Amino acid sequence: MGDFYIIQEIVMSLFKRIIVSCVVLLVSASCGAVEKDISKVDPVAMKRWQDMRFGMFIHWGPVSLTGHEIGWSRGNQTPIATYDQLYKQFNPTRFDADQWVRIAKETGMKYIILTTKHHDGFCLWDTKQTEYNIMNSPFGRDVVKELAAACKKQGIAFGTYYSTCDWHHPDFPRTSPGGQVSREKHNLDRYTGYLKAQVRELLVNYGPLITLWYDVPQEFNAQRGQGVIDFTRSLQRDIIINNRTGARGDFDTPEQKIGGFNRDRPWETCMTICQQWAWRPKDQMKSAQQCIQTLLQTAGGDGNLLFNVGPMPDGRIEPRQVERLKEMGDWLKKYGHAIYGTRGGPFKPGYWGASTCNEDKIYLFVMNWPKTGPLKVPILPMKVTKAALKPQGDVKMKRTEQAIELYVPQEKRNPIATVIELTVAGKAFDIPPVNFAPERKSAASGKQAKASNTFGNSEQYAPAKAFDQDPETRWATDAGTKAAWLEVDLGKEMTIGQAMIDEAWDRVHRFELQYKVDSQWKRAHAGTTLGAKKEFAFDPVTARYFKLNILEAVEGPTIWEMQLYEEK
Ligand code: H79
Repeated sequence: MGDFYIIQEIVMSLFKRIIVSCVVLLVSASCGAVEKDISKVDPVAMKRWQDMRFGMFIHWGPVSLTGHEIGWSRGNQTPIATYDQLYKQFNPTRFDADQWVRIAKETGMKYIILTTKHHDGFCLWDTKQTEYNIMNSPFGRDVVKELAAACKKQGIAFGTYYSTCDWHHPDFPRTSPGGQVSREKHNLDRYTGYLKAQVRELLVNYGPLITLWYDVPQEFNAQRGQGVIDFTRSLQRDIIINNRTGARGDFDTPEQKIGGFNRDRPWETCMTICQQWAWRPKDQMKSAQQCIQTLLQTAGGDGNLLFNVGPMPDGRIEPRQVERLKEMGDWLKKYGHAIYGTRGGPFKPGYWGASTCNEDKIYLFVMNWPKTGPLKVPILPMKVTKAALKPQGDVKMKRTEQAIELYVPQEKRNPIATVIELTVAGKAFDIPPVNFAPERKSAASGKQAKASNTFGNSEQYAPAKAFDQDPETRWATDAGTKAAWLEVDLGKEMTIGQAMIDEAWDRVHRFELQYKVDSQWKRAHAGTTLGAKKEFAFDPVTARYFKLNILEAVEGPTIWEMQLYEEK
């Protein structure tokens, strides 16, 4: 009897030990004990960054003295020799890093990324690798150091933009204008050594950094790019690195446009509050509606937004931009819970609006209501138990066979976005993404196109690129173009009543959508600005030829996609 108990006890204690060690193993594995392979991002760091959702991009340097674009104006608007001497006059005496950080925080931004070196090669920190840096300007203060310290003090994450290409460095194979000119003598390996030495300075002296934001790899291939990524991560294991070293990196970076819905790969849209990355006097600024809706559409697609300001040559962020940012901040003070720490979906973003989710909540951001009747939300494979407007109260909800109908009276709607909170009987993120409106096929998709003008007569920017359903390609016009048209032949007569035009850079100020009857162009719709994914409806017209007639643009207009929808 006694022996039996002793044996049983030994067996039991062994068993317990095995169980305990299994649990310990499991827990340490699932806590994501730091990934060993440095080519891979730390998942905990990635999640932390995604939860932040909203950051500030800052493009700054001596170029702000000219009001032209950083990097690109070297050898274009400004002769190279003049550009390279600008730093000798750069003295931004009103620069106050604490003030920049306060503005970012007031805007609801959770991280700041500064251009430490753009394509023009000028360095905003006390680098030992080149004399071409801020310490040799009349200002003589280390901007990166001051901003990193202010971020740390005020509790906001800090990261660095560092241009992969460098049109100033003698070893880089290309130079200005626009990196289109080859250097006879160059040494890419030696340049890569320079890049790494500088990245080491940034990480060691100003880290830890939230991200390293590389840009325009040009001559860097995937192998060289991966070398840069691995080097960066060997210095700081939990850093997040974008996709512009030549290798794939940790996240995608749609530029000047909102990325498509994607829960499988992290992404961050970078976009300017005005037209330029660098400061330009009286630059055209986005409306509060555009700014806030951009953030909502981005979060709704499961991405981050890196929203750019270009401080002035005296060091201040322009007051009207600060005002605009404050409007975003005020909105986020009310509705931040529907943005931070959420995931995009399950309703995919579109003309109607966007949605995010967290635990048992879905947040609908309704931007365009149906012309008549309630909002009809597609049925979900999970029960919706409640719909509410915060703080006004419950929303009338009616279930039909096809949809959940939501009734919000006109006076309770918000022109920027009406936020409706749905409660579901489960984890909202488990609901597979659904299209809100049925996906509409453009009648103009793949059709013959022509235009008044094509950038450099280049096939890359041909008129057909606006009708190829590829959001990564665009029709572009020559620099300096102030009016242009883009025509499509539908092949046969069709009745069209709605259109979507996705413009880059917000350059169009007045346009008409026209259609041809009896060799006469008539107007179907007239508008002022276009911008990202503009959708509009008009009295349906029947024609074979349609034309976007751009009557006024501040610079050469460029169109990612133009879609025409048939009336059914
Ligand atoms: O730093 C910003 C841009 O300078 C840089 N990436 C962001 C974050 C960038 N590098 N390449 N590109 C953007 C794509 C090229 C855009 C161009 Fe242009 C369109 C070059 C010339 C016409 C932008 C707009 C620069 C001048 C006008």
